[in-house]
Amino acid sequence: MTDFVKQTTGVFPSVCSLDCPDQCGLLLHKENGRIVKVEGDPNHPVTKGNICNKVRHMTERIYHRDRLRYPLKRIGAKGEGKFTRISWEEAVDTIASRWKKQIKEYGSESILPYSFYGNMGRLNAEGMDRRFFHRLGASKLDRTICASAGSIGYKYTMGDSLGIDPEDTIHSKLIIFWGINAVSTNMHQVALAQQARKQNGAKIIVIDVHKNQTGRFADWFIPIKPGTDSALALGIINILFAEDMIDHDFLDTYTIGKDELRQHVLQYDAQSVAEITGVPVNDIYKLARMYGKASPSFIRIGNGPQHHDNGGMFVRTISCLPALTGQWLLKGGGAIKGNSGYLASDTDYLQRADLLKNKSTRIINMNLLGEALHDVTQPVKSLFVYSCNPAVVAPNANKVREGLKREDLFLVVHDLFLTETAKFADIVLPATSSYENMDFYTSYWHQYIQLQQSIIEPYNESKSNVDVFRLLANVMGFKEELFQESEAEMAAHSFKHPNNVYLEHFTFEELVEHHYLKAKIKPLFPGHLPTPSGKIELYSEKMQEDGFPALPTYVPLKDDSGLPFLYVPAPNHNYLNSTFSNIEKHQKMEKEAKLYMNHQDALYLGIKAGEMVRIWNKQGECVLKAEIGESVLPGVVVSQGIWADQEGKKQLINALTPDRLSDMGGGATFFSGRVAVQRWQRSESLNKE
Ligand SMILES: Nc1nc2c(c(=O)[nH]1)N[C@H]1C(S)=C(S)[C@@H](COP(=O)(O)OP(=O)(O)OC[C@H]3O[C@@H](n4cnc5c(=O)[nH]c(N)nc54)[C@H](O)[C@@H]3O)O[C@H]1N2
Ligand SMILES: Nc1nc2c(c(=O)[nH]1)N[C@H]1C(S)=C(S)[C@@H](COP(=O)(O)OP(=O)(O)OC[C@H]3O[C@@H](n4cnc5c(=O)[nH]c(N)nc54)[C@H](O)[C@@H]3O)O[C@H]1N2
Ligand code: SF4
Ligand SMILES: [Mo]
Repeated sequence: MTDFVKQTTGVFPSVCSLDCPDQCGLLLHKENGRIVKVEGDPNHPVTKGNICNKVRHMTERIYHRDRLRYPLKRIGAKGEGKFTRISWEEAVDTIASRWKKQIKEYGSESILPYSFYGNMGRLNAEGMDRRFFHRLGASKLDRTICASAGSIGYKYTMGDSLGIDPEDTIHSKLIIFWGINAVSTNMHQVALAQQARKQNGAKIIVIDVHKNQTGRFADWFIPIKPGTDSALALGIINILFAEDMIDHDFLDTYTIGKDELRQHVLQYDAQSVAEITGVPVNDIYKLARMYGKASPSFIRIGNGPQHHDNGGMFVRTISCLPALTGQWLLKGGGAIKGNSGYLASDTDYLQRADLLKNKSTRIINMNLLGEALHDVTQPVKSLFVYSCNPAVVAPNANKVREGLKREDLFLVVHDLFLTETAKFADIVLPATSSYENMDFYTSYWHQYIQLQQSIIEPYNESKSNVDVFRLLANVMGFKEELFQESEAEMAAHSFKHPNNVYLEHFTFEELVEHHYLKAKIKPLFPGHLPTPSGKIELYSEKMQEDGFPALPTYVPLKDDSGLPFLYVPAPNHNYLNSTFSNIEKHQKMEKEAKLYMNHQDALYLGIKAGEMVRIWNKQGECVLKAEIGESVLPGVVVSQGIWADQEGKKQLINALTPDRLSDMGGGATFFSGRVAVQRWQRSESLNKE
């Protein structure tokens, strides 16, 4: 492997490490050992040289004056943000001695790792860290904050995270972006849709609770009440059967449960569906007929509706649609919820779950962090946070912060910045950026596996996740050789799963040579799915065994507060979750946190455009700027962006989000919360709790 770090000037291949489906190919321009420009790699077959604004400005972030340079220990109160520099030796010795003592007193399960995909690299996101915490015997973390509800829902219907090849969607004639703000969150799917529109006259439909930039891009935007999408899909299925817009051969050959489904959907007549969803009867018919007649048609299933109480059932239901008209047999026909199944790597090898001796070790759902930190019966005494910023991104964030403040909690945070979470830490460790490490990346949308070699030296004293856990294994006295493995060895051994037929032909040497490889995808049909029946399960006995209705069903959202507005706090364009929210360049592009509301509601509440409004519920409050119009339905308020703490602002939106769990997979319910809204009186102090 050529050593790119040694070449101080030149252009080097790279991959975007952020938690974004597009996983763009990048070119890094380096001068005198420093990255001076980040651009898209024009040779990448899917992303083709186009990248988002966020990453085009990445040098602002990786060379930002606030970037952590060396380990720190806390000298002020928890949360105050006062730290002093220490050496790595002191940092890891402090951690090891605290943990050894704690394990003796409270057992190893009193330690909890807390991470997500701040860096999507397999080795850094779920490699050496997992080995370490398994060997340590720490509590396990159920990583449910993003897509777990929908993944389970999709699996009930389709068996695994297997959709179509997005590159084929240029052949689609009808494209539905269903609960996805793709212009911001999957820009290359938008580019492919645009190509289909130009080439085939494809029609683009967006179904969303908010007419944002993606809705404005659509040929037809369908506003819907939050959490009611399953009802709309079932209404469509009812019409497809009633008007015989059905591919009977496909259903007979590749699905089970057609007759049960046909009977079941009779209750979802257009009138009832219109009342539930807010979509007018005529539009329900129009949509059903467009979908029934267009071929090939493609549905991009988004993350939004998954973040509801009924999120699993949403995906379960929508993913039945393409079967009804036999779309899966056509190039460009079908759906994508996620495609990670094609690029499965050898997690047994990478993570070594066998190192965990106690097989009944407790598992803590990451969405319930606030609760876990308040548990007095089996307390979490130490938390190790990396690649994640729970003080901002986790639901019921005030409860999380109260927990992080606990004097008896030993908190270690490993990050590139002194995040809101890190401010509560006892020890802070500086992390490298992905350009400073070797790793491999597997997209959950396109079908390429990509290699990242180190391009620049680690920034000051920062270390990668892999290095940190190697170091901790050493100070904890873990002698196993697997803690000494190099990144190249780990990657070569684990970049493909032994049973992954889609990557079986490739060698690691080829990945090193080409930097990206495309999985050898065969169409799903004709074929056998990894469901119990081997077919698409319109009727699922497995679901019934698991306590769900066997057929796709609309289940209303919970309302445990009686407050007037459903609140949907989605991500925004120029941040990636909370990443970039602390960078001035990106803050300028986003301007300020807004609350989108319908003009009828604003009129009723006496709120004018541009005024500050207070939104609150029993968990907390925020003060945002009112944006009034038709972009949301009455009774719904929407904000965009997961905002950083800023002096004089009250914009911790996750203070307001519920920490109850969705129907499946222990998923988050960020978008099912309720709030009250009123004009904010300028005399009210912004800093009061
Ligand atoms: N620019 C940018 N890109 C990102 C991210 C980011 O923060 N910023 N985050 C990344 C991550 S981690 C993820 S998971 C993805 C998420 O990206 P998406 O899949 O786009 O998911 P969200 O943005 O959460 O929500 C998508 C849309 O769902 C809508 N929505 C909410 N509730 C409902 C509902 O009940 N029905 C319908 N039909 N629509 C609803 C919201 O208004 C929003 O427009 O994006 C990734 N890419
Ligand atoms: N209200 C609301 N809340 C949400 C969502 C929403 O739509 N609305 N979306 C949810 C979703 S889908 C997700 S995925 C989560 C995401 O939540 P997080 O996973 O917390 O994502 P980020 O906020 O981007 O924080 C990632 C952190 O990892 C750090 N990091 C990056 N690379 C590395 C590395 O190599 N090593 C280490 N140690 N650190 C690194 C970054 O500096 C950053 O601080 O947020 C969830 N929260
Ligand atoms: S954040 Fe997404 S769109 Fe932007 S460069 Fe990374 S992968 Fe591409
Ligand atoms: Mo996510």
